[in-house]
Amino acid sequence: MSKRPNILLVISDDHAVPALSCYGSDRIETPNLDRIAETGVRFDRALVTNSLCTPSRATYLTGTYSHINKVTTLDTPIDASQPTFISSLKEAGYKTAFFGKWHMGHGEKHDPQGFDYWEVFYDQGTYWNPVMRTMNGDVQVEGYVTDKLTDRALEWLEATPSDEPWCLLVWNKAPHRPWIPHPRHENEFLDPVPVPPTFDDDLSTRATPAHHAAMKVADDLADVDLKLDPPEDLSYEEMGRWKYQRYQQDYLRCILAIDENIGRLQEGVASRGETDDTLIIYGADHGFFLGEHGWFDKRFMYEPSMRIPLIMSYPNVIPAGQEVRCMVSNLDVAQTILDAAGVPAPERMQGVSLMPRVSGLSDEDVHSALYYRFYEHDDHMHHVWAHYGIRTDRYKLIYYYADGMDLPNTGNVTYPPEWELFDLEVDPEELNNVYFDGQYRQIREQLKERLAQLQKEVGDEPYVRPTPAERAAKIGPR
Ligand code: SGN
Repeated sequence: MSKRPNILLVISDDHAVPALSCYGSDRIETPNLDRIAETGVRFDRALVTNSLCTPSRATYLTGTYSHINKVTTLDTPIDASQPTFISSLKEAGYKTAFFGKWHMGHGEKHDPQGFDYWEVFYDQGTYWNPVMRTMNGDVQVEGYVTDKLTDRALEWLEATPSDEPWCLLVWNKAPHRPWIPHPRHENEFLDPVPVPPTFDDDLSTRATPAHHAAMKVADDLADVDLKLDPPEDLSYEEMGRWKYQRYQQDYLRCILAIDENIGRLQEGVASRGETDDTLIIYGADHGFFLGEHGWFDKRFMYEPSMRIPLIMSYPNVIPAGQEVRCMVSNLDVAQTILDAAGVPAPERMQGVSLMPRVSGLSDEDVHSALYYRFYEHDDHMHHVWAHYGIRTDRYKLIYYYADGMDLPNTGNVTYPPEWELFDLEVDPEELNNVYFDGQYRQIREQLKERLAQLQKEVGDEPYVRPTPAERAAKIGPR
C-alpha cells in the first residue's frame, strides 16, 4: 500500500480554460501546468456550481453547495467552523497550511480554521507588496504577489518534517482584474492573440439578463485595466479589438508568473523526494470570459464562466496522461482529497470522489446532471441577474427569476422570469437559445422536471417571486 499522500491544492482566480496549453490554448504556453496533466489527468468538463470567487472557495473547502455552506455572494462571509476537508485532514494527523486569497471574510468566526498555519490577503489582495493577515498578526510583504506567495508557501514546506503528511493550499490572486503583470513579462504577447469567433455576438436569442450585463470588453473595461491610451480615431469595432488585445496581454502575462511558480512548487516537492506521493491539484475558482460574446468577467452559467481548468497528478496512484470527458465539479474536490488520503468525508459533503474514476477503478460518469445557482442580483458593477439551472452532458437549462427588475418606464411593473435552453452538442458556443423552439418542447419539459428534482435532492428550493402586493408592502410606495 502506498503511504498517505501529501496534498498541494493551487487555485488561481479567473484562470480560464483557453489560457492553459494542456487544454490546447491558441495563445499561451504553460509548461509547468501542462506537466501536471501529462503526469496525471486533465478534466475536460470541470464545472463550478456558482461562478464567483467567494462562493466557489467555500464550495472547494466544504464540498457543499452555496445554499448549504451559506456563502452565496461576495458579501456572505464563511462560518469557518463548518466541516471542511481541512478539518478532517487535520484530525487525521495532517500538517495543514493556507497561503493567499481567502476572500470569505475576516475575524474570529471567518478567519481560516483547521490550519496549522495560515496567511491570507485582506479581501482581494494587491499585486504588489500585499499585506498578509497571518495567525500571528499582519505582515507587509515586499514584492510581486504570485512570487511572494510561493516563497512563503515553500518556506513553510521546507520547515515541515517529512515524517507526517502535509496539505498545502496556495490560492493565487492572479490573474484577477486589473491584471498587473510582473515587468519581467512586459515583452510577452506583443503579437495579437486570436479574437474569439463570438466576440461580435449581438446576444439576439438570449434572455434579457445577457443584454443588461455590463461586462463588454468594448464598453466596460476601465482605464486602470487598459493602462495605456488607445490610438486615436478608432471605430467602435477597432476600439473593442484594441481593448481586447490590451486585456489579453496583461491577463496572459499574469498567467506566465503563475506557471513559473507552479514550477517552483513542483521543484519544492521534488527536492523532498515526494513527487510520487503527492496529490497535486490545480484549478480555478471559476472560468472567465476571454472575449466570448464580447465579454470579460464571469457569473453567468454560460460555458466560458462555468467551466474551469482542473488537472491533477499523483504518480503512485493515478496513471499518467488521462483525459476525463465526463462532467465533474469543484464540489468534488474535497471528497477526492479525503478519499486519496483515506480519510472519511463528513456526511454533509455533496460531491463525489474522483479517485475511482482516475485510478482505473471505474469508468462511469461522475454526474448525470449538475445544479448551478448564482445569487448576486444586479450587483453594482456587472449587473448580472440571479439565476439557477441544470447542465446535463448535452443540454443546459437556465432560469432567471428577474425579481424586482423594473421594466423601463413602467413604475413598478417587473420583468417576467425568463428561461434559456441550449443544445450544447449542436451549439457549444451557446448562441442559439432554443427554449421556444417546438422541436425541443419535450426536452425542455423533461429538463424542467429534472431541475426541480435535482434542486430538491441537493436541498435547495425554487425561488418564489413575491406577489405585487407583497412587493409593495416590502418596498413601499415609489
Ligand atoms: C471586483 C472586480 C469585478 C469582479 C469582482 C469579483 N472589479 O469587484 O470585475 O467581478 O471583483 O471578482 S475591479 O474593478 O475591482 O477589479 S471575484 O474574483 O472576487 O469573484
